[in-house]
Amino acid sequence: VGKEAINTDIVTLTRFLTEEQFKHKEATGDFTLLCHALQFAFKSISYYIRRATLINLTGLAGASNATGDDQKKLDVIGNDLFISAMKSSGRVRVLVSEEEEEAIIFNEYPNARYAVACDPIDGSSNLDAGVSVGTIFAIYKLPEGAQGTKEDLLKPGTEMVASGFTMYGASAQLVITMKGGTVNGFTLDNSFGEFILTHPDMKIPKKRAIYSVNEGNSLYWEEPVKEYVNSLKYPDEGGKPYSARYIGSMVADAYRTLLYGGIFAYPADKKSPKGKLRILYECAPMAMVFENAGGLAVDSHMRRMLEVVPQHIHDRSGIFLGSEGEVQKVIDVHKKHG
Ligand code: AHM
Ligand code: MG
Repeated sequence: VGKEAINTDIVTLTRFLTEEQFKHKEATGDFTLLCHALQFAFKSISYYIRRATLINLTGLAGASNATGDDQKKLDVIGNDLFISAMKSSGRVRVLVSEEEEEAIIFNEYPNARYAVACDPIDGSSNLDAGVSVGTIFAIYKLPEGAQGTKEDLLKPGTEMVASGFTMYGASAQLVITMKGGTVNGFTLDNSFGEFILTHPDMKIPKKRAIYSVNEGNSLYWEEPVKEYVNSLKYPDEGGKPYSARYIGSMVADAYRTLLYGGIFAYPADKKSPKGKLRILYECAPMAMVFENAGGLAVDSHMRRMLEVVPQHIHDRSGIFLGSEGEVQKVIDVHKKHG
């Protein structure tokens, strides 16, 4: 093996964050420390997911969470790992988790300047089958004089300073983006115990004939959604129909869409008029990743997803995200229907 085959100048997440910090003269290092704590949460959640079947972590915990879903044992563990990582960073004042009805306020750190929203293990209905799941996160900076309450998170996604997700698949993939910045992807090298920059400056392909939606809900869809999906399946004379891909784990479906292009949708429908996915820790952070990668994300009213303001921390929304041209088609069909 020639020397040139081995990279001895590896960009780890730690190095990446340090270099980012140097770019911002005013940076205090608080954000970097918060990201280090996040990184540990991802590593530890990844570790337990991979060992789940061996150490009796499959199945239900016997409770349901804030939004009424049955909690899996791993949902509980993932949530606890995430909370304790955020708390011990000393940089987080307010934390909203899908698994917690109320926002958690870390009063032991009254001067912490960040608020975080997370879904510790998204797609957990897939866990026992060993299908990819993920952690989604959104980070907000508290304004000067903020009281440190859940209201600090009831803001449009445009206020986020960073967001992203980790997918626990064949390997753990971390995707992170900062406000107005690029999207960068890291792969967890288990032997190093480090996230390595493997996908710098990710850009979503302009188009790809793949759609990702739970078609079992089509009975309940509104007309524009039916028309749009039908147009993919029954193209005009000579056109090729799209491929369908649906894992049922938002992080995995979104990650594939980010890499390959196409569209992921979970529209609001007659059964769930407000949609299924949660604004704060599912829709908004994903929307920021997609926009910063050159894609688009809108809700079921065709509003820019990042401008939607939740009224409550667990509010839901319909969502369409993906390649610009594909989301634009959705917007056009909706416009036509008025
Ligand atoms: P969860 O947060 O309870 O895991 O639910 C969110 C998941 C998403 O990952 C996924 O996109 C969606 O629910 C799948 O829902 P459905 O099974 O209705 O298709
Ligand atoms: Mg979830």
